Amino acid sequence: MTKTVGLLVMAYGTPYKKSDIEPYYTDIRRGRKPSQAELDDLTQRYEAIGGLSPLAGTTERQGEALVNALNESGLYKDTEFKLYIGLKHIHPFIEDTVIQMHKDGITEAITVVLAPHYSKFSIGSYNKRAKEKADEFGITLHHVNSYFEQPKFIDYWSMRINEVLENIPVDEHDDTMLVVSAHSLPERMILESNDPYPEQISKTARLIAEHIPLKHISVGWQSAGNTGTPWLAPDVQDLTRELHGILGSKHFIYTPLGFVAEHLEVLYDNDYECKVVCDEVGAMYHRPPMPDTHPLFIGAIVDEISNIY
Ligand code: FEC
Repeated sequence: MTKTVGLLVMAYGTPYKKSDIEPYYTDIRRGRKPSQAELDDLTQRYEAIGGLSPLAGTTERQGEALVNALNESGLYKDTEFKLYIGLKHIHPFIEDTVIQMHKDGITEAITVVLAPHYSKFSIGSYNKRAKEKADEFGITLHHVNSYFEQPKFIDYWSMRINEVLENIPVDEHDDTMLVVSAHSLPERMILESNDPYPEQISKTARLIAEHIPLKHISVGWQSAGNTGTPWLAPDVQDLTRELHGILGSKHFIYTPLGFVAEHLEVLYDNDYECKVVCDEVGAMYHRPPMPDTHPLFIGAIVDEISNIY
């Protein structure tokens, strides 16, 4: 008999329409409404990337690609994985999706967050929300906590960087800087809990360095909030100015590999803000495509699932 196991894919979520921006932003701020100026600023950033973010559609496609790859992997005989999507800041919220799993008779599920590195404040918080609800119904969850070390994940980014390098003259490779980045987080939270997140990002950069012919690689942080307290630094824009000042790099390749899709934080914070700095210092801006549903990326998650289930 075939057993049905849930595949709970969790992601950040994005407004579906303009009127969703305010409640979405309020949810991100844990129930505190943004001021009109903050709301206008966020709305203007969405407008700059075309009105809304493409993230909602990408999350669905990534979930579908993952469940198909898992069901076709041949790793699990007599098991059919059923996809459920649960979002952090907009419907379908994680808790409501777990309720739906229970209604569908699911008693066991694998959880995957569409973010490759573990922090108590990102993956940890998704997992906690899913588990608290699942415990109410006696659903057993198996968590994928990270997949940044999976060889296929490293291969994906190395391949993309090497593709960019094919378009940069070889004699300019030593004047090329790779900026590896992830979403910043408040420094105090990270230090107090000895969180593995910063080291996991640095390790990703070291693993990629083994597969690319570049001398210059730096780790930076992006998309920090304005809380008046320090966030993980250096910010990618400051880093670009500083590195250009020291090395005079002609090319900057940005790999925001803490994310897995093209969305506001990449399309605005990299493609607009970092490009502005590159233009200002007279360097070329490059940003390879994000993983989306690339088979190497989906394969990396399948391989990690096979380690935990
Ligand atoms: O395309 C889209 O519409 C959504 C893109 C989006 C992704 C994303 C991922 C992460 N965030 C993380 C942490 C924080 C912390 C705060 C915070 C604030 C925002 C705001 C927007 C936003 N984030 Fe986000 N994040 C995305 C979007 N994020 C919009 C609010 C306005 C702004 O600050 O720009 C600060 C919360 C606070 O004020 O208290 C902290 C982390 C990730 C990567 C992991 C993940 O995907 O879950 C970490 C995508």
